[in-house]
Amino acid sequence: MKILVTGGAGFIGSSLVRMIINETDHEVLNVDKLTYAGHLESLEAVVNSARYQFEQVDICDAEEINRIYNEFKPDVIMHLAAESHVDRSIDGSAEFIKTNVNGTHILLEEAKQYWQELEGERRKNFRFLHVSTDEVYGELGETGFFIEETPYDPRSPYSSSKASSDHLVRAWHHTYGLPTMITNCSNNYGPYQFPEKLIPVVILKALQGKDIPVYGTGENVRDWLYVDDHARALLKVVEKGKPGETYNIGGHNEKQNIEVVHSICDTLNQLVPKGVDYRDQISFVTDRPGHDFRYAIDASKIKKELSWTPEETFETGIKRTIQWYLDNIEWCEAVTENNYDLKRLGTA
Ligand code: NAD
Ligand code: TDX
Repeated sequence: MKILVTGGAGFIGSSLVRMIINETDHEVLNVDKLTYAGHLESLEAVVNSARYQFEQVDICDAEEINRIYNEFKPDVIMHLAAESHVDRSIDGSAEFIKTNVNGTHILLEEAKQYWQELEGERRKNFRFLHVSTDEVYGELGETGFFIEETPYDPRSPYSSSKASSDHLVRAWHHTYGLPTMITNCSNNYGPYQFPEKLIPVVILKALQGKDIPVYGTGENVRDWLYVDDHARALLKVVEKGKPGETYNIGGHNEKQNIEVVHSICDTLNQLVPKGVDYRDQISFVTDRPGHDFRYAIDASKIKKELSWTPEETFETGIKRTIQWYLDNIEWCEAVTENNYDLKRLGTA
């Protein structure tokens, strides 16, 4: 297949692009604006492949998207480009609305026109996958799981922009018949995650001997999925998923934030001992405004219909992730240089 990936220089997109090039015969065009979160350093392993191409383009630029669709002629579009950090959406929502809502609208409009001009098998087999989040469902209490039918209840500027884009994607399927699919995934972790999200922030702050910021009481719960498991699920969905369907993707790894932080500190105590416990650096700080309490995914539909289950457990995945950051401190320095100094975001 010829796969157009948007956001392929980001965390999940780069895992997906590396997987497509290294483990399949598909061809990829990566369309990415290279915001503060997009870095070509994450794609060094595939940049020399004849099956990989890159275009630095903003998905809000309709003319460029039209040109790219007609030149590359994709069989599949996998749309991951987004503003993705909740804390940044609290500080300023405009870019979230522009990229996540208007950008998705432009990709859909141009895809509709492109797809309507395809013929035969190419038209029948065309797919547009929108990669979304479990945060569109709102928050859970102590029990229960999100299923594909859970009503939308987004509560942050980020999640409401993603919910808006999900609605657009469904509308383009129902109104125009565009063969779209949506995946709603839980929190990803693993190599190449920009050091603004919980796990890389904790690893880097710990190594730098700085305070490790835990929001509120640290009792909020997230369901952690190793990023390569997510990329594998996305490939299953474009290869075997049904147009018009939604698939929830999760790791069966619910943890309180404080448990995640403890497990990082304990692993660092073993791998990089410094005589005192890294746990001593933990600092409970003012909570995130509107902080969702708990997310948990019921991923039984994708298991049953597409035979996908995660391969990595949290215990193995977190060790691999910490080791990757220890071995790739230069990547962290390169992507944050003149870009982000690990300061607290999203206090409103
Ligand atoms: P990321 O922030 O690491 O990467 C986003 C990428 O999109 C970057 O390469 C950036 O340059 C690019 N981009 C941003 N605006 C663009 C624009 N206007 N035009 C073109 N490119 C643009 O994000 P991520 O964590 O890899 O998330 C990827 C997708 O998966 C997002 O849609 C996000 O909402 C979704 N998602 C993420 C998680 C998670 O835990 N990280 C979980 C569920 C869903
Ligand atoms: O320094 C921190 N301290 C802290 O306690 C940071 C950065 C976060 N937290 C808490 C807030 C959350 O409860 O840790 C949890 C995880 O926070 P993030 O890493 O910012 O992720 P989250 O807000 O849960 O959203 C993530 O998962 C769903 C991604 O950023 C989204 O793109 C995805 O859709």
